[in-house]
Amino acid sequence: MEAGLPDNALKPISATGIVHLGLGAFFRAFGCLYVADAMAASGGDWGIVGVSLRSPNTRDALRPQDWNYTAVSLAENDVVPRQIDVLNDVLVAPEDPMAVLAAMIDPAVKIVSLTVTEKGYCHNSATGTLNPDHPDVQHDLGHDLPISAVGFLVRALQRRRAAGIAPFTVLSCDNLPENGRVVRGVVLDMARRIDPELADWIAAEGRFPCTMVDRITPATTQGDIVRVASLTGVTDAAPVMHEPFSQWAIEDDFVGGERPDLAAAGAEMVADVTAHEHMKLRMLNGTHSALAYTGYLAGHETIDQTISDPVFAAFARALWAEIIPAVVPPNGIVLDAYAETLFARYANPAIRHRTWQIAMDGSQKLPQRLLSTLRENIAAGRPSPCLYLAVAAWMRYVSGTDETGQQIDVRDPLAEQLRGAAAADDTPADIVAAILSMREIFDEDLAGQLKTPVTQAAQLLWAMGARQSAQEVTA
Ligand code: CS2
Repeated sequence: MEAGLPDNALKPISATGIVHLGLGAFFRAFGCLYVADAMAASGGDWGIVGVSLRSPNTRDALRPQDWNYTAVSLAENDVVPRQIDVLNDVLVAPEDPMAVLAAMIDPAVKIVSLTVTEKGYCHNSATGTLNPDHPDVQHDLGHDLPISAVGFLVRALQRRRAAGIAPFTVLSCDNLPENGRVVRGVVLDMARRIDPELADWIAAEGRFPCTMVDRITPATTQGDIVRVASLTGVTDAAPVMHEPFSQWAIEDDFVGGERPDLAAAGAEMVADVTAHEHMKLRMLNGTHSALAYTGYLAGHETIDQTISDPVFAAFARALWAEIIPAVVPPNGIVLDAYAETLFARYANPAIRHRTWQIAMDGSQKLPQRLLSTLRENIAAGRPSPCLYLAVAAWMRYVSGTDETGQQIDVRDPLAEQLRGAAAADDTPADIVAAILSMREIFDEDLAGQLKTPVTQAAQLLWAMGARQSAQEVTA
């Protein structure tokens, strides 16, 4: 081979047992490592076929490398590259949806895992149920060859049932509360619209364990590719960069009990993952989003830059003080100590996690990251000035212009509606009212409760800017 990692004549090292939908950097820096470690510890045929639901880029980069790649752990003073060889193939769904279904109906495949991001579930983020008007859902209801992740799950399960093959376990690895129950709900809903008996079979035989996944994985840059080459001496067109920390809590509920020995790889196999999920979504992802919007507006490019600014360091701690009363700690975890670990992880200067990257898709992220905490704080009468500022900062961010008058490249499935809510001559109060009226994000009750405090926060933010407002609400 001219470039790329050494060719491996023995590929596949292990037969495929897992199909993964949504093969982004996160799963390649996370799930693939656990599966590799589980097989190294306890064997099993758990090779992975990855599926890209949109772009061919990952497939094109990995194919000349025989699907192998480097995962690089980045600590402040410790850079550890590792070769990962658990991928057996990468398919690109829009090019050949039948090949994806064929992989998913192989009886040797016991698990279909997913990282398709919040919006990939085609659900209403305020209610958690399937959005039947979503164009991809509409398409998939009328066609055997689907385009959405939900459609692939349903159509593959339909074919397995017809062929007398047991269902696979559906393993959601996205940052959604009760992600297993969400994916089960949208799969059953779509299946019922196609064939009620199929839905009954999936409900009875299928398994959808919930999981909590945690590892900070910034998007790979061109600079990373150059750096990995000088580190390892081999050119890798698609390495992944990640922090050393990793946590995976999984409900141990798989079809026929069939799964890799993930516990041997360090995953926590538990009966109920709800407490882990709530803690992580509210304390990590909630503050991540809050720091991303306020930090971006204050001109900070990355999370470590944001948190090294003493104003935002204090703001982060004040956010945790507001969030912790709304979190029930999982067994054995002290939430103040957990917050300090998060602080240290954010401060890792080797992880250049862009505020812009985290700011993406806020309409899909806010409900579980910030709004559910606010709802509980309001019900309990607890003040939450920092959380209100975070919501106002998101509104300012999605209105599309930063504090210096520059356009913001807002990426969000509702970007147009959000930008439309903020006409140039609107006051902060008008913008808050318009965005709060979007029922895909805020139900009527919550919108009513947020109106006054978020308007006040927005007025402060528009008048003083993000940094000074953060200082003001922290004091
Ligand atoms: C981040 C997450 O981009 C984002 O929205 O908050 O990807 C975060 O880095 C991971 O959930 C950490 O486990």
